[in-house]
Order: sequence, then C-alpha cells, then structure tokens
Amino acid sequence: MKELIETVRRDLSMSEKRRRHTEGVVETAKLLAERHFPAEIAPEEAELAALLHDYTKEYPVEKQLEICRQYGMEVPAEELETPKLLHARSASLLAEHLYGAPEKICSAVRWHTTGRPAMRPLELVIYFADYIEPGRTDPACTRLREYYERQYQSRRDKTRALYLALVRSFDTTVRFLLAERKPIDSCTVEARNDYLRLVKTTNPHTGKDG
Ligand code: DGI
Ligand code: FE
Ligand code: FE
Repeated sequence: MKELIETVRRDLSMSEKRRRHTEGVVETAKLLAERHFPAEIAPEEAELAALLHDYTKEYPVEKQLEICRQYGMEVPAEELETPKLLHARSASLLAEHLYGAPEKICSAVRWHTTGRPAMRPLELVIYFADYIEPGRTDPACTRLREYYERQYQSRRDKTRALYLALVRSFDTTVRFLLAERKPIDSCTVEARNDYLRLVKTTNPHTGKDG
C-alpha cells in the first residue's frame, strides 16, 4: 500500500488549493481513524482514501461522465442536475480501475460527498475528515470542527461525540442546500436521519442521554 500511496501522490493533478485540502484530509482522516477506529482502519488506508477522494474534482463534467460510462456506472438522471456529486463516482472508479485500490478504499471515496446511512468506518472517516479538515475556513466548517473537538474532549462516550458531530454536519449541509435552493440527495437525508436516530437513543438503564 505504501507504493500505491506514492504513485497516487505523484499522479495527483490539481490546483495548489485542492492539493492542500487533500493533505488536510489525509491528516484529519488519520487522526479520526486513530481516535475512533484503531482496530478497523490502518493509517495507510486513511491516507490512500484521502489522497484519492477528490482526485477528479477539477475534471470537466463531461470527462467525469465519460469515466462513469467507460466503467459501466449508471448515473441517475437527477444527478446530472447536481454535477458536484459526480466526482465521488468518477474518483471511486479510477481508484478501482486505474489503481486497483482495495474495495474498502473505493467505497470511502464513493460516499465521501453525501455520506450514507450506516457508514462503514473508513467511509465515515473520509466523509467527516473532508468536512472538518483545518484548511476549510468557512464559519460553518470552523464551528463544526470546534463542536466535534468539544464533544470529543468532554464526553466519555467517544462514539456518541462523533455521531453528534456527524448529525450536525448533515444538518449544516441540508441548511446550505435549502438556502441555495439546490436539490438534496436522498443519501444525505437518509444518512442524517440514521445518525439522528442513533444519538437520540437514550440509555435504557438510566434514561439519561449518554
Ligand atoms: O469536494 P469537496 O469540495 O472537498 O467536498 P464535497 O465532496 O463534500 O463536496 C461539497 C459540495 O457538494 C458542496 O458544494 C455541497 C455539495 N453537496 C453535498 N451534498 C449534496 C450536495 N449537493 C447537492 N446538490 N445535494 C447534496 O445532497
Ligand atoms: Fe469531494
Ligand atoms: Fe474534499
């Protein structure tokens, strides 16, 4: 995997800004993996998935659709209206077919923009690292980063701290999309509801919000 990481780093062709963002996601993903999923995610897996996650973000829409066609991935008609979502598909396809990355890595790239319900550990880590990496300086991201850190430092239940911050991330996205009158992908909504349900479940023994 070390070699593949070097190859991908060498191949990355993107603006300086996107490259800095990508390296920010690498560092944040490694930290989140170490904190929350030390048994499930190796640091190199977090690194490789982060390096690949926005690989095609700056490609023209046509090129992204071409990649989807080439590898036989159908793009639902409504997603043609939301081209920003396409890069998660096209990057996951290149991860699989160009680099032969493990399935676990490809699925993390695939779901990094919308998230989805019941995310696997690496999917969750890449989705959330993308949101809170330190290079994101808009107020909503800064507030979310601080909120997560507060929850993580103050709560005994670290999973709950993470899930609370995740719900907030989906809320922030939905609020933004509403304000912009943009379509909301059903995965975003389902993911939000799923993690909301998890944080609303109270401890049946104490009745307390853990
Ligand atoms: O690629 P990045 O900029 O690093 O981050 P990203 O992959 O999370 O993409 C963020 C963009 O995707 C942002 O403009 C909002 C948009 N987005 C995320 N979820 C949805 C969405 N756009 C629509 N229309 N619907 C969604 O559910
Ligand atoms: Fe992205
Ligand atoms: Fe990103």
